[in-house]
Amino acid sequence: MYLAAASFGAEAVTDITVTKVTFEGTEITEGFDAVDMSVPGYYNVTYTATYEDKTAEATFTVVAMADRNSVANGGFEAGNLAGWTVLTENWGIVEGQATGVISANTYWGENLPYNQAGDFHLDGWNTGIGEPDPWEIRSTNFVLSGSGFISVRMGAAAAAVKTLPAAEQFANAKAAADKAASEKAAADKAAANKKAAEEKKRRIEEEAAAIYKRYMDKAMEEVEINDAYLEKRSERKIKEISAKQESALIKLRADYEQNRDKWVDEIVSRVVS
Ligand SMILES: [Ca+2]
Repeated sequence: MYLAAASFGAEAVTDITVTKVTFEGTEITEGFDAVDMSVPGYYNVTYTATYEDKTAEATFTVVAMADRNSVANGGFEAGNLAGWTVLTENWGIVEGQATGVISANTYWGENLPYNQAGDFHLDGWNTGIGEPDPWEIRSTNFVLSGSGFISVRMGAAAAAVKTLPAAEQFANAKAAADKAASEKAAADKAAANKKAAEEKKRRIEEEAAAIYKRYMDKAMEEVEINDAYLEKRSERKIKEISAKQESALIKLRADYEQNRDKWVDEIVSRVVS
């Protein structure tokens, strides 16, 4: 496993040898594999890369953490940016190391105090980034504990600390957000479908009501026509009946007139006899 990497132009250099490991400034071993990293602190690893007849040396720092509640090299006491990720392009690099961490206590001719904590701090003047340009670095992930407060000491015209969820939490939060979004989309769609169904039902009911009204109007018209017809029919019937009765009466009267004498004689003869 190579923690160190080297290249010559575009060529990757694989002949890498760890030449020195120091722990808190004390040389502890000759070989990187023998380092016991169970002791928390800063392990500076110097390695040599060899390519044909050329050699180059570089150092990197391994930060061994005792707890997950702290930021690795949070106070820059490794003397460099070990544990930190530089997020800004064109950051100054000197001998393979990102610049910016210094041990000075004061600045300018007036010797104004930095008031830094510990021996080292990150100084924006030394990052290689121009004064008006913004820059960003990101710490290692950490787990909040205790009071939950994060204390940061910094000084600048406009400096800010952003806390971001770690990859796993971020993935979980994103999954939760995606799930919520897809549930919302499904709910929205269901609501839209329900609304469309209700609208359809309403229109069907409206249409049905309109059809019913048209039918009833027509039926009523027919009833009125029938009524009028029946009325006419009844009138005619009554007239017919009246006419019949009239003619029957006339006939009766005529019969009576014609047969009166005969009927009287008949009645008289019956009574007398
Ligand atoms: Ca410090």
